[in-house]
Amino acid sequence: MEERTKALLVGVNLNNDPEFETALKELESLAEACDMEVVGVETQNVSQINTGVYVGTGRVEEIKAVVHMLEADVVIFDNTLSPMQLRNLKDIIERPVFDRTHLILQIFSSRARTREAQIQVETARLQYELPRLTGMGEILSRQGGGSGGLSNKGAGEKKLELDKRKIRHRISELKKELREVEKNRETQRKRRLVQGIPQVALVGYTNAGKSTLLNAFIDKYEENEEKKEDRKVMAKNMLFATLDTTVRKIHLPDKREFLLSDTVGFISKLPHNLVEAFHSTLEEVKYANLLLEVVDYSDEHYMEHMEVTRETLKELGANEIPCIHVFNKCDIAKANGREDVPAELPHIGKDCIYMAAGQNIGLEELVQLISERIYEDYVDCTMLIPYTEGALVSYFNENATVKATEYEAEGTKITMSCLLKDLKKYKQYVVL
Ligand SMILES: Nc1nc2c(ncn2[C@@H]2O[C@H](COP(=O)(O)OP(=O)(O)OP(=O)(O)O)[C@@H](O)[C@H]2O)c(=O)[nH]1
Ligand SMILES: [Mg+2]
Repeated sequence: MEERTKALLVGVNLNNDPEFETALKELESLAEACDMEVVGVETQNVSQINTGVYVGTGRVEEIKAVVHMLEADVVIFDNTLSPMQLRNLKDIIERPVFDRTHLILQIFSSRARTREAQIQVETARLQYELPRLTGMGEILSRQGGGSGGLSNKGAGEKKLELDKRKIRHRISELKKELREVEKNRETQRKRRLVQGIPQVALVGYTNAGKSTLLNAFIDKYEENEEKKEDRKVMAKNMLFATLDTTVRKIHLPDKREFLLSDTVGFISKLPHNLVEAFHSTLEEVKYANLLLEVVDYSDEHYMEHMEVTRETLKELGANEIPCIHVFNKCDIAKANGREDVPAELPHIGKDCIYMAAGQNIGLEELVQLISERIYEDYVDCTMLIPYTEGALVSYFNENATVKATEYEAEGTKITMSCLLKDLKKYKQYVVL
């Protein structure tokens, strides 16, 4: 087996942050997801960040000694380091120094499979690297002022500028390519919309059980035994197992169907570049009729995870979409003796369900909840819309399932399944 990179983690606790320990544990999982072996964890409490080396200068020397003792290959800080801090730390410790953002980007890079995910990750990575780019220019400019420094400085800075320009050019190329891919996705989405199938999106913190839930649905409702395994997605006990969006049609026994999408999970302090870059993958979420927020209820920090999810959804502009909270992994929470787990599983509450997707507990009940939400609003009707109201016909073509269109003397007659609220709003056009 190939030897794994040995990592020393460093956590700096600024002003007794109550989330400190949790964040550090998560950093450990991130390092493991990056295929690294964590050989040690160093922590320090500080009340002020050192602009030069983040921790105090004396502390950096100590870290250097620990690195040598544990034979660590890399050092990873939990916090976001400035370009200057990164460079200074690297110079003193004499090992590659990374921060949390770098680690997340690394995981995303190695997992991106589709072209879309690859473009998004590369864009985020370049955006992260751009200000951290240190060419000869900076080294020389630090020496600037001395004799002859001036002309060298000019050459070095030129090279750095050139590199930066190249990166900016690459970013704009990637963005262009992404727009093409997005167009494709948009077409697919429009097609689905025209088909009028309700769209449900799985969202939530990474490792909550979103993919497991999608697979459980496929297991239960996919009739074609041969296709079953192909239609499943990867579900694994690791952070960011899923990076791409997968959409599956779920056929219910009553012949109704809906689309279920599984996508990348969220994490606290998800680098802003990534959220921005992943907008296209997360588009499915924005256009969903209903969100299923999967929560790992066995994790004692589930409330913080929900807060992160709430914030990320807001950032995406998806915070107004109706949502069912799926409190998952209740089997583990129960086994751990947690008192806030309902005695009987599954348990249905207001807009929520306590279940265990991994144990097949609560699937039917969840489907029931989903059905109540997504099908309640649609009604079959026929309207005769005057030709002067052409925009309304287009509206229904986009937002309803139009089954037949006829052009009569008085206007366009459409037979469709539309939203109840639209039926009420345009009731003057309804024909029997
Ligand atoms: N015991 C138990 N384990 C579960 C349950 N649901 C999911 N798991 C396990 O939790 C781990 C993570 O599940 P995933 O479905 O990959 O989680 P995810 O939300 O898709 O995670 P990312 O794709 O990484 O964001 C897997 O090892 C699952 O087997 C459950 O109800 N009970
Ligand atoms: Mg997943």
